[in-house]
Amino acid sequence: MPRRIILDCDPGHDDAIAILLAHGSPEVELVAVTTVAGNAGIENVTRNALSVARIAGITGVPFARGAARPLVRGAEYAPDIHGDSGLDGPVLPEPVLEPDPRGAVQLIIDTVMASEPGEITLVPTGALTNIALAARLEPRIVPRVREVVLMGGGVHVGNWNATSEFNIVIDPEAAHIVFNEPWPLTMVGLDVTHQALATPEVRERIAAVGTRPAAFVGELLDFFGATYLTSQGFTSPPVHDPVAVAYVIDPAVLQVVKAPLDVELSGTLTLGMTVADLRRPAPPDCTTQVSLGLDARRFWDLVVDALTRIGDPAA
Ligand code: PIR
Ligand code: CA
Repeated sequence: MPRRIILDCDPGHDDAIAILLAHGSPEVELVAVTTVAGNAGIENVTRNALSVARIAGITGVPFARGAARPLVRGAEYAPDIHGDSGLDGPVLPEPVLEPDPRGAVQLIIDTVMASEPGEITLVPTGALTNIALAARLEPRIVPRVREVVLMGGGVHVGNWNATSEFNIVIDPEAAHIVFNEPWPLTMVGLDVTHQALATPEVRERIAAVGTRPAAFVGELLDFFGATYLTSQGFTSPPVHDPVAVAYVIDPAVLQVVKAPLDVELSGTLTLGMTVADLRRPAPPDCTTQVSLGLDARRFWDLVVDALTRIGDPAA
């Protein structure tokens, strides 16, 4: 039985690759894609998600537009990394799917409530606004969700300020809600995603797939690589979001440890920091775990295999 996932994202170059990885992997079934403001505004990231659906040949999966801004704070975008559109670089095809009229939060609730307990895994790869709203609006989803596997945070590193990662720091109140609900939660943070580097060898393997979706990934990485070099000094860009999907496909890609996790809401230097209590042993009732190591070879194999399976969908 494939693991049924809802991907809640803000495409975003790495979010786009996460969509492709999920779609091309038989171990997971994409049951919905929901969007949230983050890398760019909600209209842009929703349109981007729908364009990626067309490139990937995704049909029959609902896509829905979510929160337009964080719960408490003003919107913050990442144009230095993702461009003004959120997905600058490749020419994007006109979407063919229409967004689901229910919107992201209701679609998440409906999907979880209509499924068996323990069936749906939530994979957020943007700010946690939609997930927090869904948990507040329909708390019965919390014990029903199998687990939350999110890209965000970092134990030893930040990217938006010295201590904090973008997805968490732009909506720390939402992250606080999600981290403190009693569902099993795995944090896939910068500690591991900064090891998921699209090196020249990786790019070579992707190019060798030889399909239109693989060429699209190449174009995404051209842009993402250039901005990551100028704005953050990475010679190869870290491809964050697919790592969360990869963990659902094959948990052996990550080394994880149980640890209580929380999100700083009142720090003067540390707003949005994810704090992991790594003292041993972890409390027996601990429901959260944190990733500390990545098998990069295994991860990229999954991405290349997914692209190979996707092939060249009919335009
Ligand atoms: C990546 C992101 C935002 C800002 C920077 N500098 C880099 C996006 C990615 O889409 C990923 O989900 C997460 N936020 C990494 O911080
Ligand atoms: Ca993202």
